[in-house]
Amino acid sequence: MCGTNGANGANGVTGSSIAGPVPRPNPYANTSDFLSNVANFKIIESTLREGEQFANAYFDTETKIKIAKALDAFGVDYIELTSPVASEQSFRDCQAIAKLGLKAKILTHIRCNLDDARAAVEAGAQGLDVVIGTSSFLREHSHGKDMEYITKTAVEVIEYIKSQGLEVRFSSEDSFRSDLVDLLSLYKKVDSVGVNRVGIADTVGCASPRQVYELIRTLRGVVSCDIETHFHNDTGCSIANAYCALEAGATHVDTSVLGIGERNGITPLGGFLARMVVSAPEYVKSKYKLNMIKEIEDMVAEAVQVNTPFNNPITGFCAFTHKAGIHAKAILNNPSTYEILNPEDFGLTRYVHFASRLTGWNAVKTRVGQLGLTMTDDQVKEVTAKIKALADVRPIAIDDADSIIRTYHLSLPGVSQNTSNGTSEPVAVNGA
Ligand code: HCA
Ligand code: CU
Repeated sequence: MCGTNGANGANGVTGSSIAGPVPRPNPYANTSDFLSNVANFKIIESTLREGEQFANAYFDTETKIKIAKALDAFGVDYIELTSPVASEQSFRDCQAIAKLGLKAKILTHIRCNLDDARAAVEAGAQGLDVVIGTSSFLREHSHGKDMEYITKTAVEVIEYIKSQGLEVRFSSEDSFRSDLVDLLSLYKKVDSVGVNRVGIADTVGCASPRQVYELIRTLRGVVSCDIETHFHNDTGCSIANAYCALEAGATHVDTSVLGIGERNGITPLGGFLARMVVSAPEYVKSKYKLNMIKEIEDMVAEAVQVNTPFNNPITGFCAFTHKAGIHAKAILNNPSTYEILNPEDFGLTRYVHFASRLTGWNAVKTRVGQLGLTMTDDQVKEVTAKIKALADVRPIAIDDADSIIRTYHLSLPGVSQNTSNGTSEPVAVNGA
């Protein structure tokens, strides 16, 4: 039985043979910190498996290699690939990526049977993620197997994979709609034959964070191996669920770039790290190259022909844009006032909007400075009123606001035609 921190989570205080009082854990103590892996988790990046199930996805070999290399450079622990039995090209792609010699471990995803496992071993993967449906829906309407058959096959497949010297994870599809006793008995059994990880999958995206916490915490007390988690985003909980799973003692989280996957996908890599960098800044910043997130998202967005959503954490076009006068003023004084994430951690800059009816004079003052102009505060307030007056009539662009500022400046006594020469880049404010 394996596990980087699985054993930690399963047991409390160890006894001692030396005489004297044995310290006992306080039964009322909050155990969440003891179980929590919020500052010690691993990412299983599944853009090249779950992501390939996204409606628009078609990855040729070159694109797969490019994505795998970028994810590896970014620092993910594992890269999961489509099953080599899915198609001949999938088999060859798995071989090619396994041969790259990346730091990340190469996993492939297989159904729970020996034929799939043999093909995956032949394709050169370093670990196999085995999955089978355990909910009554999937047992009755998908593969038609009972729990006894599932348990027997699981043990057989796990033992075969281990005999080949590979890492193995066993997961149940649709875990949250599976019978709890069935699920725990199955996982206890696979743990006892030495599986490296068990996986909990919210295949239909039905689970709430509290349900996740409770299931993972219960499972943490039943198995001593690592616990991987996989959350679909149908009801918008995929990041929160991943976070709660870690709080409850899960060790691994599945992600995909931009969350692409079956239907509306799974926990997105970038959004998940936005959450985690707030909760565990040292761990996240030392382990992952956060300034690569935009480049990786752009690469995948282009490959699957989508745009990054406007409200995407970190990279949505307005993720670091501040608009209302009250916000702009505070941000210009100290960005922490209205930012929990620092754009510089991701190699990005913030932007203070200065061309709307909500604009305040502090933002305009900064813009005046960027344009290389000089005005008194009263003059800035007057030109701000002009910008707001136009913005009350129609939406205005940065150029509109700039020309109002320049025209106003030219009208000031003693200003000649040639005094303005500053940048015309939008207001970007750096530093804390
Ligand atoms: C799917 C399978 C899966 C597997 C998750 C896992 C799911 O439905 O395509 O291996 O843990 O969501 O159940 O992606
Ligand atoms: Cu899935």
